[in-house]
Amino acid sequence: MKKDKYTVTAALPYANGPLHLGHIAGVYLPSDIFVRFLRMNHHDVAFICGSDEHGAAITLRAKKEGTTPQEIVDKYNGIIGKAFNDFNISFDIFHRTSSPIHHETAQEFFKVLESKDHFTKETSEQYYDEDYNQFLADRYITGTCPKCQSENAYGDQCEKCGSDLSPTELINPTSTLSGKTPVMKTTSHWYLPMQRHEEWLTKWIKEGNLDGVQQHDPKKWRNQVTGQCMSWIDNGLRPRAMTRDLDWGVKVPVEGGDGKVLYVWLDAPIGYISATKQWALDNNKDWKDYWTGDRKLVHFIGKDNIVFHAIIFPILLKTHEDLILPDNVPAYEFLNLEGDKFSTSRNWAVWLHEYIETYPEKIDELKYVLTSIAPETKDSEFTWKEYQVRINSELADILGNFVNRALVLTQKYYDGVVPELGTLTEFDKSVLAQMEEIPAKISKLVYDYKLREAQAEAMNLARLGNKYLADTEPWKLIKTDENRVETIMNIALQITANLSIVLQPFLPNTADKLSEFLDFKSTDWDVAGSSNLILAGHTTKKPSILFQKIEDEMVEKEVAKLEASKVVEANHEAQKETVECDDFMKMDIRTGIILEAEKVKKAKKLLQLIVDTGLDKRTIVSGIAEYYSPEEIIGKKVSVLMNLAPRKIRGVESQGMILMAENAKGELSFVVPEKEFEAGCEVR
Ligand code: B3M
Ligand code: ZN
Repeated sequence: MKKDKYTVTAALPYANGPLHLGHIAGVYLPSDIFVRFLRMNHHDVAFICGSDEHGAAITLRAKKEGTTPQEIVDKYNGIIGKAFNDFNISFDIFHRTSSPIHHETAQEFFKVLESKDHFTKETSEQYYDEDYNQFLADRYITGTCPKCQSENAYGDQCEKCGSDLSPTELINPTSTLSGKTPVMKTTSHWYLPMQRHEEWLTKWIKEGNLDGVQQHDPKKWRNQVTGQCMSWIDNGLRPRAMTRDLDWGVKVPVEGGDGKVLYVWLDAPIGYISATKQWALDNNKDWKDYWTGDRKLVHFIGKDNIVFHAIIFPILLKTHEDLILPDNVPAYEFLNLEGDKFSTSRNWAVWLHEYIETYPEKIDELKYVLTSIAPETKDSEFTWKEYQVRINSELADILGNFVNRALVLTQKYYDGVVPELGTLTEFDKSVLAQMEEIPAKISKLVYDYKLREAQAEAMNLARLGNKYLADTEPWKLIKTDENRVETIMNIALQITANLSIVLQPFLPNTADKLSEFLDFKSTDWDVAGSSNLILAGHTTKKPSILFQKIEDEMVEKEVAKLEASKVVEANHEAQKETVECDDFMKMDIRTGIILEAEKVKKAKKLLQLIVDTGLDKRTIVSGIAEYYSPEEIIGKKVSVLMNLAPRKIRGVESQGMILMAENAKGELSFVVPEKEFEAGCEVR
């Protein structure tokens, strides 16, 4: 088999939130499987990822959390990086686009394209938020989608129908900063005239042919990828702005670039290159070897990133002149969760870091399930019930059961020593022949990016082993035909040893455990299929249980946790806009004690109270009558907003407000200090 060179990238996650299972199933797990497989096949591979730390995704998150973009990216880069590590994703480097080497690389890239006239500079009127003194591009502006009428389309894209948009196309545009209708203002930007590239892109995407040279096999590109690209091209490519009027990002490095940064979708893919540079520096290699020549560049991404990786970045790479274009862009569809889309804002998600924290010993179990349901060609769905069924009836009952039988019986009959292979029956021969074919079947599927089927094929080896023992029943034969049992157990152990190889790309922790039990390890795919991986006389160790069964309780607990987030969503407003400390300090809140209470006539919700505030005794009208009776609240502690402008309610002047907490059912409760404090204590 020819040894190829690969540079494999996994989409750089935005450092604006933690990773959920949707991200893992559709990008990081498949790319990791692919790379582990390539390494075992002695290809020269670099596996590159990092966090995407620029763009509105970051700055808007910072605004929401009331902090700085730098703090946001530091926080989430940490959470994401740790989760990848704990989940045993084998990146060669997990880098950051906020790093100096990335800023330099992206600026250099921009300068090269600018100096070769691959950009045009255009002045236009763009939306501007006068309250924030900021131009509104991408996610800074929302409005109604002109294509599908969805109300929450962004300035760059409608997430509902997937259309690519520009802010001026939005109906009823609104600034996401101030919530107001923006005004128009003049600005200049560098544009990528994509229309210049239609011809070669079409040939390259459809036929794999670039400048007369066959570059890739178009049949290996997923339909969805070719389809989305061609529909973009067929609609006519247009100039696309490559710079933005923002201060968070990579500064535009040429004259006239003051106050402007590179468009995040220009800088982020260059992040693959800067990450490679850093990795090469750390490992005494030349980064250029990974981006030039006869190397295969493969981008694993989600379907919403297709055009950026298969049209825009290739234009940039080609116009740069010395860099390779992708050999394939395996894009994944979306994974749904228990009947609904994953949603960070609604907290409808299974967060990877939380899963790892709760079930640190069930890493491979999750990998197995996610690969089994991976959204390779269409959207798919994760449910905890299916998680349980697949683990119990496939991992535990087939793989776990087989391995356990093979090793336990070897302990029992031979003290762990591998017995001799005797005369083979026809059945033995056919089982060994099937075993021998499996690695090649897996290989073909992996090279075709069919990882879901590839894993199923690896599991077929466990199925084969399990059936072999069930059919030959060595536990019965041992009483009548000891010689025959030696052969059976030898074969069962060869199958186990083969499993420790073919499972490695998919379930690396499990494969390691098998290697430990067998005291045999090979990372060489070429030897897989062989029927004498471990020799007679070799000593194996006592196994432990590979997979614990998943109890109903765990499923119920996880489903309940998700359902709870639905209740929270239905009843709790999203966090309000950030306020300055000074604004909060204007409020005078103090503890008080209710001295008197009576119903307000003809108002079933209102009570009229006299409250001792430490400062005075004042009248307050409060809408709590449905939850508290006048009798029960005399003497109760409350918190009072003292300096709320007095107002007349049902003819009574109310001089302040009692603070109440409201739960999901709309019930009210006083908010009071948890210690025995007197009236008049300040709350702040
Ligand atoms: N940050 C977008 C995403 O997570 C993104 C990918 C960049 S890859 C260069 O959808
Ligand atoms: Zn739309």
